[in-house]
Amino acid sequence: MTYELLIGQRLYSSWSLRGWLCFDAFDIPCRVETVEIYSDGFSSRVADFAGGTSVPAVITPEGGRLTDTLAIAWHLAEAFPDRGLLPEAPTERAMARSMIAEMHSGFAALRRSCPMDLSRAWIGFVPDADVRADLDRIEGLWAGALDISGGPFLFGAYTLADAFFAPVAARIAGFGIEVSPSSWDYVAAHLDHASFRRWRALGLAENRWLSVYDQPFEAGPFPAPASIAARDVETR
Ligand SMILES: N[C@@H](CCC(=O)N[C@@H](CS)C(=O)NCC(=O)O)C(=O)O
Repeated sequence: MTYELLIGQRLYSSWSLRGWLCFDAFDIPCRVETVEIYSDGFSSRVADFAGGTSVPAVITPEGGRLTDTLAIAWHLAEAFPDRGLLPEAPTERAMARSMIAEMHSGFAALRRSCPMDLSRAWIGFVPDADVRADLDRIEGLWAGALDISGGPFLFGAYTLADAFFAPVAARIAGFGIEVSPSSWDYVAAHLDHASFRRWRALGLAENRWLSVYDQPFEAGPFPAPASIAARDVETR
């Protein structure tokens, strides 16, 4: 028995990205199923899976039903204490939990104005005061952690805190939002992370484009780092 994870379309479902990163970035196996957000069958599929109303959702090997990313994150941190899901030092660990909680419950203006779309970038977006306030707070949080750790991720090595901010990095990149040089380095580290690259590649391969994510701006290519050549996978 393994974990089962239900996600939405990879190019667009930011919460699904967070949930999946909680597994993939820490090499925790799970069997992934997808359901189309904005489809007629979405609600019944999600309800049938684990009884919830949104994606991601998880069924644990023991049959536990987890219907929220925070629950998924805390469960995996508890079940896999040696995989580095949270920083080791108690103060950093507490800060990571706080940043995850703040991301989970906040930044509504940024989320509303800049939906995640990993298929393209938008040229000409100008953040309004509410979006700028969200970004200022996010950049402050990032700087507070990065100044201590030295990066490349918030607490040095990749943790759940980074998994929760991955969609924000994608929004900043996709909407061409101006941020400080250290914030941009952190965004670039996300775009170059193996799990993020894998997720985006799988998303592009889904070949499903949602017009509901169209924006009133000129579209350009998503600023992904250069592709890595495919290689033989005879061994792991
Ligand atoms: N609080 C939830 C939020 C999940 C969420 O809003 N997911 C979106 C997809 S990105 C969704 O399923 N929306 C459909 C709906 O809520 O009906 C979590 O952290 O898991």
